[in-house]
Amino acid sequence: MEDKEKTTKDYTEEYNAKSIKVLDGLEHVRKRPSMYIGSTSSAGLHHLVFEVVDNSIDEAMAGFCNEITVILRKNSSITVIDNGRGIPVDEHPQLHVSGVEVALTKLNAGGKFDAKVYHVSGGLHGVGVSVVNALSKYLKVIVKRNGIVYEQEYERGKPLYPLREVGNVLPNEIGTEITFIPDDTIFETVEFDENIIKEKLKELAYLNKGLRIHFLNEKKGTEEHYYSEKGIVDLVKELNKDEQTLLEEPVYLEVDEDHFHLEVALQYNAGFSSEIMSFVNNIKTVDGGTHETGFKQALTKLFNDEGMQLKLIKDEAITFDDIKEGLVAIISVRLVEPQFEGQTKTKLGNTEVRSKVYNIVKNGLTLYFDKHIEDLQKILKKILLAQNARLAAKKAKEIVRRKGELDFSGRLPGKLADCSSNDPSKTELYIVEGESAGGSAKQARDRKFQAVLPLRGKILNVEKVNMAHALSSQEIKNLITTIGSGIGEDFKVENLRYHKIIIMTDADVDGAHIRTLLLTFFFRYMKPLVEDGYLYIAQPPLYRIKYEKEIRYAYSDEELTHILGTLKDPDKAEVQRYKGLGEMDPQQLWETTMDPTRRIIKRVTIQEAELANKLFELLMGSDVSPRKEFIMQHAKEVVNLDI
Ligand code: 0RA
Repeated sequence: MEDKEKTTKDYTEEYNAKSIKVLDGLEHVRKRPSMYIGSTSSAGLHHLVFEVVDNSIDEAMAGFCNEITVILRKNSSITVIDNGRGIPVDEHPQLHVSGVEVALTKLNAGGKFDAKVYHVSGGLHGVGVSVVNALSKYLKVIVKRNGIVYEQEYERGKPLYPLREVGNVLPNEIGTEITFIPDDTIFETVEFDENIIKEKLKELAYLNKGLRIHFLNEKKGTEEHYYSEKGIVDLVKELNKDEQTLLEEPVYLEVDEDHFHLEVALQYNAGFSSEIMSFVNNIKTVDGGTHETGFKQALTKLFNDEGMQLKLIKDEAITFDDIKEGLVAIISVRLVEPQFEGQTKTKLGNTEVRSKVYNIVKNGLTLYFDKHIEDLQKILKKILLAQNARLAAKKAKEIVRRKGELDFSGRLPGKLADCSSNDPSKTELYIVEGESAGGSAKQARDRKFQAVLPLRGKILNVEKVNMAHALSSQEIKNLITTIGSGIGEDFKVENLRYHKIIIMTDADVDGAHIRTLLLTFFFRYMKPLVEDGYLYIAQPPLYRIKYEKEIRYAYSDEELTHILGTLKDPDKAEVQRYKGLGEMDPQQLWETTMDPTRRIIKRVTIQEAELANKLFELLMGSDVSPRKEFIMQHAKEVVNLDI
């Protein structure tokens, strides 16, 4: 024990003297950790894990490693094991220490002496394992190479002894194992969050097909295994697992050139949102960049060309906004010297990459669609629907603008019974179907904070109403003026006049119809209103139960059964089923549907609004057969609704 300590101390001193420059680098890392790992918060802490894993991934990308294990130990240390070539153990010609020690003590030693092809550089990534070493109060590295097991330990970046041999293994047992304990005098927290680690490892498995990644949580005694045979194709499938897809299988392209590797996978679903993810050397480029631009331009050119050739596109070109509806795509590139730009260094800057990706994607997809013409037709049909909706909305807006009828600063509609409070965060707007229910609601409301806008149902309920028409209807214009926030790109949440917008319609088919139209309208023209949770649906009661002198309300059939069950003599009880809001007097409407302390209102989710939009297209669109099919399928429910 005595002996060992002495050796360690001697070595450290000798080391200090010899390679003062090396220590300088690590001292700087300890002084300014954020320059290397972004922050010393939880994000920075997890960066340490990913830095070590990145080195193993580099080995995998170079084709020398197919298994990585990450272990969260009981003492909150992390171990990363790979079966790569092992960090070189030979003495460095100038520094006269082992390659292992150079890698762990010299900043950015990685690329200097290895033959790795796609080494990450720039930004906060790829700073090297030496940074992890500098920021760990303890680190141990084990390398298995040439049938020998080597090890070395460090404290706060300083070696406790030179690399030493500690045993033998079979020559084919090779790899690197690094265990580290983050320095709690540097990090705000040293508690790892397994979910952050798991998410990243899962993503890495998708980006590196064939690579087996294991995560063991020894604190919890659990383990996770990540493996993807088809890589980003599997990821696209995973992202679409709850969606109805247009193509049988995702389209996949891969090009492997000298110092440039590209993989693209894409699939369309029947929805309207899109998910386009791009990666550079396994790093998610949240802000896109030249690779993403090349991809988008390729798709835009391709679908315009094909659409013209098939005579589906007349005069208006399709834009990427039309193309992206329902598109799920992954773009993964690997290159030697990526330039990361932007505040968070998550945008690729290399200009040559744009044209490279553009050409590969355009040519690759052209070949694919030559062989899969039905796929092309399906996609083009969807794109053209999106284009139609976009043009119709634009036209409607232009008309409305030209007429100057959407001047939001202008006078509020006469039909609006506004509230007296001017504080949007405290006020509510009830959109009520029909003049008579509107009248009751106006009487019932608390005029301090509740406004009522009646809509003439009939106008909205015209068959085959399209959005362009809807937008030019007086009813919808009243709605837009009342809400005050504008529509489309001009939507400004800060101009909302009410923070609760409540749709109140009858519980019958007409009511459902109007509700669908309104939801579709909000989904298409005031999406942030839905996304940010300002839109609600009122839930009027379905039954009024009078028993002796007491009156109760039931909001569902189950509740009715329950209430009747509590009565001594349920047969003397008088049950009235409400068909419309108009059947309630103002007092009843207040008690059951508008009084904030008693009512039930349901917040509309973006999924519900999207569904309404789909339904609307189906029911109102010009295509007859899907509508017929839908009505047949749902005829029973509709009958039940309309008692
Ligand atoms: C430099 C050169 C070589 C491998 C590595 C570094 C290497 C580093 C790490 C870090 C974690 N796992 C790693 N695996 C390998 C190539 C050595 C050779 O040519 O054999």
